[in-house]
Amino acid sequence: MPPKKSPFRRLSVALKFAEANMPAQVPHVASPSNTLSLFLTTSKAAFLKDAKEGGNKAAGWTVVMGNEAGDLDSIASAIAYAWIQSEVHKIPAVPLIQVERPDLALRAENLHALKIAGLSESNEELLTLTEISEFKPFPAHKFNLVDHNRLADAYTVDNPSVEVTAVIDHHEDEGLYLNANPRIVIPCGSCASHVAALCPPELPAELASLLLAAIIIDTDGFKPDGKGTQIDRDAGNNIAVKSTYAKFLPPLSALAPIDFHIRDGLYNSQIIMELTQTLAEKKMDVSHLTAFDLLRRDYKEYVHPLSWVSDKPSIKLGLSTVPVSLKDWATDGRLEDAAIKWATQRGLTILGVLTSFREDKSNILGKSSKGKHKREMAWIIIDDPQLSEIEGLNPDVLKDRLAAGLEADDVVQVEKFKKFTLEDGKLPPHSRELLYKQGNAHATRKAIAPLVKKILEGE
Ligand SMILES: [Mn+2]
Repeated sequence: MPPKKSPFRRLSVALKFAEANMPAQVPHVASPSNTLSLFLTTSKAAFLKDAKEGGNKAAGWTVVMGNEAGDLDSIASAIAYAWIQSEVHKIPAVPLIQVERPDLALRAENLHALKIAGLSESNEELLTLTEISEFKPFPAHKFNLVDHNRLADAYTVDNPSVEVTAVIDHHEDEGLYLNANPRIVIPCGSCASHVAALCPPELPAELASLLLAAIIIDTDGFKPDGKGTQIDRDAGNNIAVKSTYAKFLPPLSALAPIDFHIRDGLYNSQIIMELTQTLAEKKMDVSHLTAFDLLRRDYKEYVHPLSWVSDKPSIKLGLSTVPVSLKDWATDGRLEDAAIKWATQRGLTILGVLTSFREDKSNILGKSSKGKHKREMAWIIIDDPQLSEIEGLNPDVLKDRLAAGLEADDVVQVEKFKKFTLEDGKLPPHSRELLYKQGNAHATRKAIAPLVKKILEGE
């Protein structure tokens, strides 16, 4: 019998094979046996095997995670950095997608990008929360954080030797894990741009396409004066020519950001425009989702210690970003029902719902056009009998504190929402709500979360 070949040897053979075949690949259709898919399948299987065997078997693994909102940036950054750790630095690494497997379907744009990246229809190559739920405490100790810079509590519970060895992010820096290497926490449009800058000269074309798709979503396709920065444009130019879209791009010289007038070569290229539009359409089409789906789809959670209350209790706060205006999905008690269900499931004291949308306007000729970008906020403060027993803490106190802090902030510029109200008697008694329109539609959850932290935790 021939000696058994290790899966990693097979992987490196497959890598060489695929690299040799790359120019023949067409965008949109990558074979499921491509290198990225194989890397993911192999690392997931090997990690789960070690985790199942128990003991300290999984200690050699580094788990690379994006944030719990599970957007394309988080997924692409985690996959790409795990690939870099494994293939370039030879550190066994597995990307963990921080969503339950059935919830992958809530983001159609992610499914599209994963298809471009050559993953199978079922995305079985990915390691999600569903596959690791049986392991408690978490079987690995070493973490790399991408697209966030604070390790979630779930991974530190009964896991004393926990260690964050790399941080790559574009959110506000919480100043943790100062010995991590690399430790890159710099604002830009997409965390995927930071990860792209760390990629070696050669990488699977499907991986480059995945990073490119993430940067495109976060920067509106490299829109000048949009959310993208020079970091994103440089990363885009660098990664696009290595992607499955390379042969459809204008010549390299037109992409190089040497001259101001041609720095937007990527933005103006036909293939990038098409990909931008497809991803945006998929992202915006949430018509098939229920109110409960919308609250879960793009969701982050925070724990806030309340130092101003004598017992110093902590409360859990959730923030859902929803790409549809409240009047289009939250009326007739739908928001209240979904919010109470989700808050109960997650053990939340406060749920904030942040909408971001453009209103379709029809003009005199009946032609519809995209209106101004707007944002709204709905805050539900849950009546938790346990909390209300604490001296000086009840839904009214939290509501007043939150309202005062938000209304005083001159960046977000909230304005009381008069046209939208909740149904009488839909929320449990003593629960409270706050409804606002945002004067500043540029303030995203990236800005709201630190503001709310300051409001709730401050003296
Ligand atoms: Mn991000």
